[in-house]
Amino acid sequence: MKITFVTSNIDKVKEINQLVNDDIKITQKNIDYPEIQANIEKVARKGVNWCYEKLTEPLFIEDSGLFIKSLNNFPGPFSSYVFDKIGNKGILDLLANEENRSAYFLSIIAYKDKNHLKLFKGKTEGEIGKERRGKHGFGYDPVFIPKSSNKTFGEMDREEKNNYSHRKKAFKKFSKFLSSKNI
Ligand code: ITT
Repeated sequence: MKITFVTSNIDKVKEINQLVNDDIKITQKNIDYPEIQANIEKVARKGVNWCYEKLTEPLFIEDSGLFIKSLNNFPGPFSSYVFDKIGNKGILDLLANEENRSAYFLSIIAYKDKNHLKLFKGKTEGEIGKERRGKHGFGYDPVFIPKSSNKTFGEMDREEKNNYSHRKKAFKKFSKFLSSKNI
């Protein structure tokens, strides 16, 4: 089975490729689809529809975000913009005097083919560390410590991150759907 993954992020492709078995062949395409300002489910739904209109082939996108509880779930749907503007240092500065460091990552995979439009969700709870740690991964990985670990995602290789990852949880649901539908 061949599916297109529309993303600009090669690290996401590598993480997902680690999870698929040989009968699924994922091809990355980088199309700059509009990410509307809304909750990430809506962003993903709009995005996948937009990509499908362009490509008319079975495809998925994945939208994720970091939600920090003491900041009223900021940056959430603005995670990409905020990362580009203030980065991990900016996030640590915002939390400088904050005791409550709880946060979670959310991943929404949106899949579309001619018969289906489906969303699959994965959530990983954790907290924001006090400093950046680790060289692995991307984005907010160096500051996010998943529950029941004392390492940041940035200190984990891809395989270890996938034991906790929001993206893996969403992808597991997605691959179950793919095999049950025999697409
Ligand atoms: P797309 O082309 O697939 O949209 P992107 O990197 O822009 O790639 P998102 O909009 O889904 O991805 O991600 C929002 C932000 O959250 C972005 O800055 C990512 O670096 C960050 N992010 C997403 N998943 C992450 C993860 O597993 N670990 C660390 N940061 C992550």
